[in-house]
Amino acid sequence: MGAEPYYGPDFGLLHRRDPEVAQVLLDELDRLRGGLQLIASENFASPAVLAALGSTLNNKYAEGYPGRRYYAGCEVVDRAERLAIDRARRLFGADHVNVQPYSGASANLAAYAALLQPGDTVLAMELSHGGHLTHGSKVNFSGRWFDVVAYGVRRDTELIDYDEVRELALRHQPKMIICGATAYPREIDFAAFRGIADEVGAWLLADVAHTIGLMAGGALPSAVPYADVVTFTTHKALRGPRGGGIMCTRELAARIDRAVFPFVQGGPLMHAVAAKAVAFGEALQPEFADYARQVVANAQVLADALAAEGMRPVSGGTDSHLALIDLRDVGVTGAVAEQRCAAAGITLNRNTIPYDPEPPTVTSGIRVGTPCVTTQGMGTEQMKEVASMVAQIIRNPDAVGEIRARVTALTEIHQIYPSEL
Ligand code: DSN
Repeated sequence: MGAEPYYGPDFGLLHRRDPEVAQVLLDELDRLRGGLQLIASENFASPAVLAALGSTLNNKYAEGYPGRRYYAGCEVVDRAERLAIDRARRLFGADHVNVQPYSGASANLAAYAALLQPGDTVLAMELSHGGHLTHGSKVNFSGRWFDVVAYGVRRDTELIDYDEVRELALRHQPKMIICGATAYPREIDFAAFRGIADEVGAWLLADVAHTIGLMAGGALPSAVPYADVVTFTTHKALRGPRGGGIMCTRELAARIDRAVFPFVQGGPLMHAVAAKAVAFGEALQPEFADYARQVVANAQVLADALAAEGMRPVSGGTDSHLALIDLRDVGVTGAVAEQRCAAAGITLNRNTIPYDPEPPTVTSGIRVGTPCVTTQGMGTEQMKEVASMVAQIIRNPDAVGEIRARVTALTEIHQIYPSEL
């Protein structure tokens, strides 16, 4: 509480001790408050989450797990980890949760390590169709150390082709199948993936880094009943600290824990673990379900309104927090659209669309997401205004002054990290 905006724990002290770094924090806060954040993988963590992140739990080495650490003095941080685990288990109904992964990529590395040997075959979604670097990209450990076969979306529907997934699984007999994506707007049929995995005797890994918050709020079906292992991040729609996590069946618990530590990681970041506990606690509140539903409703209206502006949503729309927009009819590349929007204070990212003729540095599309604007309290009416601004600035860069003013007007009403917390 107080008249000052929330800058983080004891900002005044930082400002006195290190004004240069303090200025970076202030400038970033200004950027966040003065613009529209439409990056689908970002969100605004609550002041309580940020307070846990800025705590003395940062200091403690705690290699191992609660009750069985390799350092003395862990009895207090053990409580933070137990709270995080218990809350996540309640939230998702999972048998076992590991809250130590530093990121979604670390969680995926640990999942590979727990289930596979180098050289094993994996079936995963093509990066340019919406997958992730850790699902088999040649520039990532996954593509370098594993034999990754890719499935994609159909050209006509732009939906995952489950017949193709099954055919590829039967032909290549993967040891693991990965479902989950970073730029696929539609619901994923986890039961279909489970059926295919069972048919070929493969592990099923659901990487729900993007959609975990929607699952927590009941706005999308959960992957937990279907997948052997579920990897996730805590900073996207879930609105927690930057970090990752893994859920798995009871049978795989020891393998997953050993893969996270000591195989892939060293000491857990106990301040981040405490902040994860705070975020899971927030997601257990009934308001979080309202938030998750609003995120999806906002994304649907945003996609429809962009479509009405002549900007085609890939697959015709969205079931989730994001829309992928094909700009070819507008004659503007994703890279140019990203720059034009940024100049007007709208932050979004260029993104390949399925079968994109442009390289990833250019792209034919943009990805827009609603977790941030929904946290700011915007609803479907505001999404129409957002779509109008995005469409206008992409078509006409000369409108930058007008759009900046409209962005400011909207963000002044829907302030993030306001003075009164
Ligand atoms: N970089 C994240 C995203 O933006 O989707 C995925 O790791």
